[in-house]
Amino acid sequence: MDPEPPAKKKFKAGNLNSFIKSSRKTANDSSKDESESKIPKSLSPLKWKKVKADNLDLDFCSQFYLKEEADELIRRLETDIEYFTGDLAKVFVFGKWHNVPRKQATFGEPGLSYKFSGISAPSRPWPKVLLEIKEKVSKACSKDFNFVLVNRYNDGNDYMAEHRDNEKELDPHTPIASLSFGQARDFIFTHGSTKKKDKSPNSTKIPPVKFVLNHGSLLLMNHPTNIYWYHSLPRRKTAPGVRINLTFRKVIKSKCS
Ligand SMILES: O=C(O)CCC(=O)C(=O)O
Repeated sequence: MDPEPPAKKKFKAGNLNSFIKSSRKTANDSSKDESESKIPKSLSPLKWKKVKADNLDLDFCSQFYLKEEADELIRRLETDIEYFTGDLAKVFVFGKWHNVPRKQATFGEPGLSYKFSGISAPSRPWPKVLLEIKEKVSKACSKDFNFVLVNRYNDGNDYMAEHRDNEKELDPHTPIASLSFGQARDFIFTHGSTKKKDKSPNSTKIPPVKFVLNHGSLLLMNHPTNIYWYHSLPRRKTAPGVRINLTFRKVIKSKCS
């Protein structure tokens, strides 16, 4: 699948207001559609795109939130979310602890926890803004979510390395619902078989699947995507604005330890 063209506007690193003003005519600009339709945009049905390939199963809605709603939500997220510090702001990879190359926070129903990258992330009480977003996402995909991981990328130097969300405590039959606000960033799926050392002519050549996750978009990663495919948000020097991503999940209480 071809990605949408990356946003070309330059924003001051870490400056949210400049992102919001400068992006008025980019990611979710819908003035053309608006003038053609008699239905107010806020009431028109969501447009979904299905993407399937070799055990990859995704649903993408590029305008889950209208631009004005998404602008307001990212402002609220910037004031209301408190990110991890200390040991919870580190990851354990290749036998060493490293600082996470972004900021992270988790929230959810009491008594849950989610283990990833060597940490056990607690379910802190939901801030109101996240409950409101969760309700809209649950309604749109008819699924309940009880946990969210928030990732904040200050600019294009912050990133998320290749990984799968295949931890035992995640309910595989609830999609991982990934909402993006702020700077549009590339998001890449890579099939597990292409990571094998075997580079013989018979080895699998499943091409990567690339997205641009724009301001206000929602991506659903359905089962069995996370069994077979890795995903990453690479560094991008040409993407200087703030981005906040929320991944709503269903954690199975009896599998948290
Ligand atoms: O920020 C993103 O879009 C990546 C999030 C992600 O990969 C995850 O939460 O597992």
